[in-house]
Order: sequence, then structure tokens, then C-alpha cells
Amino acid sequence: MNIVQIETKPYDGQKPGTSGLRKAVKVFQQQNYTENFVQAILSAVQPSAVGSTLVVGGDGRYYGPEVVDLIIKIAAANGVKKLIVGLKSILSTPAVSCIIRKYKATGGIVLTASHNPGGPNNDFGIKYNTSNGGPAPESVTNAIYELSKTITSYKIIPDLKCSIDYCGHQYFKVDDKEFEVEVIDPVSDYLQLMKSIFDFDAIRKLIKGSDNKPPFNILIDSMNGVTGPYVKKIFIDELGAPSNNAVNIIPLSDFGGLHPDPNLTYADALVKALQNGTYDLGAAFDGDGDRNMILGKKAFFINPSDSLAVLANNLDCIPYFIKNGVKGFARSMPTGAAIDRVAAKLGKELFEVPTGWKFFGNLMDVGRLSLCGEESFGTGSDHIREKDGIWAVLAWLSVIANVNESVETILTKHWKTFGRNYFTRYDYENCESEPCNQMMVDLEKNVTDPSVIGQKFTSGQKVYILKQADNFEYCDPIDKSVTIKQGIRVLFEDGSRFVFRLSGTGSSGATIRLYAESYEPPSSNILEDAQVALKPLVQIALEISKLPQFTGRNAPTVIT
Ligand code: G16
Repeated sequence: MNIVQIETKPYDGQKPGTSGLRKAVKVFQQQNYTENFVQAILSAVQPSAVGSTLVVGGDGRYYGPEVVDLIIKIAAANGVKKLIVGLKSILSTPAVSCIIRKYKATGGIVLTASHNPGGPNNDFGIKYNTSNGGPAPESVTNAIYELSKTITSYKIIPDLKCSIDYCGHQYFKVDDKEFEVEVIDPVSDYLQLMKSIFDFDAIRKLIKGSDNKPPFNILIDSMNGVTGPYVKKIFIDELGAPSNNAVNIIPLSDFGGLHPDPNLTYADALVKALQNGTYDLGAAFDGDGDRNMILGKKAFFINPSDSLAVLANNLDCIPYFIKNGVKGFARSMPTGAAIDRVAAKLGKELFEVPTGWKFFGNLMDVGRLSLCGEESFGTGSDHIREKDGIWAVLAWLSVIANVNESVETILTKHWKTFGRNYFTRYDYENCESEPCNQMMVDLEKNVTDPSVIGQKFTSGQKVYILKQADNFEYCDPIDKSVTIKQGIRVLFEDGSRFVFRLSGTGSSGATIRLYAESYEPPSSNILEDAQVALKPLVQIALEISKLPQFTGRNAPTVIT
């Protein structure tokens, strides 16, 4: 096999965002664009790329199989020893993490733009995960970016032909050394891991019904993303749910035109299907299977920040935690602080990290973190180093099987014990970048001016007194790396707060996220609609930030 060195020129903007490089498919299809980035990854992880084993797969979106083929040819030319590839390029993000860890691989390349729409006119993405199975830390992504700015050539074996349409081992001779591609079933390793974490018999009993108990009726929506085969195997074949209780379970390269983001706006079909009360629990996942949304009967919505807190308080329903114990908890800064109250009650450490799952990895690796989550519909534990949508549903089913109560009752009882952290997020998607950047600069300047401390802001009957504001900064307790400018927080005397940050996962333009939160103690008003409860605070956030003036938007694209 002949290795060929191809001359190339750098492209601007190959800077990975919150989780990898995400751009329009057409951007990745430009001459050498994808090749440059793959070469930059392999060069950045040198010398370990030489003789290394990498896991490769993605969410099944358009352009994935072509990029897998390129990765095989470029990896072989760069001295990689072995690739473990998902059949037909399919591997969910949690499965990649599981497989990297199980087979002690050097790392993995995940082909996904997560919850962004797919197809020839939509998005593609590439991210690198390290040997702990988690998204590469900024030291690695910065190194990749720096290399992408100066790249002059890449190495490839154009004649290497390798099929990923059947499972098995394929061997090639490159430079007198053996190069192996192993194509694997995407589901089996992940299924084994789930079986080692949860009590499948108990969940099966719940779903099928037993003694005098009727079946617990679930509806799972894979939104035509990668979770389809996992859902079929786990919920239908293994746990006995009727086959029509899972929908959109064939991965499609354009997600069938859906926007595979499991929230109340884009997963509205699930919301509608649950409204008439037929189902006891509904769940949806995003394109690559790491996000989850959970609904109770009649589409009772579980906010992800509450979901995390409920699981934290009930980990003794899950064999994995009974066996391994519960270390600390963590959430991203914008995530509602409901879990902080559980941590305080249980006497556990609580970490507040910037947005991005990669910030949880170090804490898990040193054994200080068991359960973590983010408001962006991410929940997970130290069983892998990615958030895990299917794991989250199995965790909820374990709790329900154990306490024998409905989703709504579990959550209401939780609020009655801990009080309620009302939480909402407003997204303003696809705005023009420049005015958004300016809004953030102005906002930071205004709210961090010492003269605003103590200032009163009134909306309707509510008066908020500004206590403190900053742009969130984080020093990793383990490697001491410092990450700055992670969102502008404005805190008020009564414990309410709002946060503004720009999304790091979009492929073009800018998305502003506004997060608002307030706390009501158990004896107080805990059953109000979150939108009603938080409206005055949101009003003030819009006023202080002048968002409507900067963006020309009078309403958000998505409200959670
Ligand atoms: C990614 C990260 C998450 C993070 C989210 C934030 O999610 O993996 O840890 O919470 O981005 O997105 P944004 O920067 O748009 O607010 P995913 O599911 O897109 O990989």
C-alpha cells in the first residue's frame, strides 16, 4: 500500500467548539477540508497516534460513511495500528466512550453534529475523544486548532479499500507493518455495560407488569437518530416493551427532516403523543444519543436540572451505585441548582463547572464524581465519560420500579422535601454574530460596574436587588487549567439569578442562551408553571441586556 503525501492549504476557523468542530456539510466537503482536520487530529495526538488504536463511528448523519473511509485511509498512512469502527459507521456517542474504555483504546473520532439537523444542506461534525473515553480537553483541541492553521500536507493511502458494511477483522500491510480495521456491532458492548449497571429484571417487570400491577407504558422517540438500534435491542428485545412503543428507530442520514434535539419544541411529536395520558413515561434522544428528555404521564415535563437532582437523591435504586458507592455530584454553571440541595443533604461534594461534558472528566478520573448533568438535556455518571441518554431513561425506570410511584409524584415529592429551583432557558437561534458579541461585551461591562451593586430592578410585583455579577471562570481542581469567559452571571439578593452565554455548538451565526432561575422553599409556592414564576426575572434580564435592541428579536426560538 503506497502512502501518498498531498499538499494542502490551511482553512480558517477549524476551531473546535463546545464539543468538536461543527459546520455545514458543504464546508466539510470543500477540497481537503476534512482531510486537513483529520490530519491535524492525528498529528496532535502524536506520538500516540503511531501504533495507536482508535474507535471511529458516528450518529449516521449524511457524509458520515465517506468521512469514515477518509479516516481509515489517513489513519493507515499515519501509522495508526488499529481502528475499531461501528458497522456502517454507526456508533452513538455514549457507545464510543464505552468502547474506548472497554478496549483501552488510545482515543476515538466521533462523527456527529449532535442535535443539529442533518442532510446535504445541514450540519456535520468531528470530535476527538481521549483515552478516558471523554471529549478532548481544551489543551488537546487547542493543539488540533493550532496545527490546522499551519498544515501544508496530509498523508493518505488512496488505494486502501475497506468495507464497513459487515462485522469482522480486515488486515492491511502498510510500510511492512500490519494495519487492522475491526468493524463491530454498535450495540453489544453498550448493552453489556447497561446490564452491568441496572437491574434489567426489575425494569422488565415494571414494563411488562406483574402480579396486580398493570404494564408501565413507555414511549421512546429516537428522532431518526443513532439511538434506534440501541432502543430496539434494550427496550423492546431485552426489557419487553411492545414494538410500537418505540418510534423513529431507523437512523436516517437526514433524520427524516427532524431537528433531533429532544426539547419541548423539536420533540413536539412526543409531547403530543403523551398528552392524552396513554403513556406513563415518554423519552426522546438527540441525533448522537447523549441527550435525553423525559416526560411523565400527560406530558408532565421533567426539567433536566430537576431530573439530575431526583436521580442524585435516588441512586440507591441502581445496583452500580450500591456496588461502587456514590462520590461527588456536579453540574454545569448554568444548570439549575436543585442538585446542590441534594448534595448538601447527603454530605457529598458538589462541583460547578463550565458548560461542556469535557469538564467532568478529570473529576471522574480521580474518583471524586459519580453523577453529573447539564440543563442542556445531558445526564450521566462515571460509567463512561460522555452524557448518556439511554442510561438516563434506565435510571428513571429503576427509580420508578423501586419507589413504585409515577414520574409526577416522584418530582412533586422531591420539591416538597427540597423546595423548588424554578428554571427556564430561552434560546435565540441563528442571530447575527456581531451584535450578539457586542451585547455580551456591553452586558459584562454594565453589570460588573461596582455602582450597580445594590441597584433595584422592578418587574410587576417583583423587586430584585442586584448582589453580584461576573463572567464565570473555572479552575480545574485536578489539572489546575483555567477556563475564562464561560457566561455572564447576574445574581440577586433573594437567590435568583440569570445567565447569558453564547452557544458553542452552532455551525454558523450566533445563538444566545438566557438562563433564569429562582428558588422557592418547600412550604412555599412550588407548583406554579415555571414560565409564569420566572417571567418577571426574564423581563429584567431582557431589559438589562437590551437583547431585543441588539438582536431585533422579540421572542426566543425555543423555550425550555
Ligand atoms: C455539547 C456538550 C454539552 C454542552 C452542550 C452545550 O452538547 O457536549 O456538554 O452542554 O454542548 O451546548 P451549547 O454550547 O450550544 O449551549 P452536544 O449534545 O451538542 O454534544
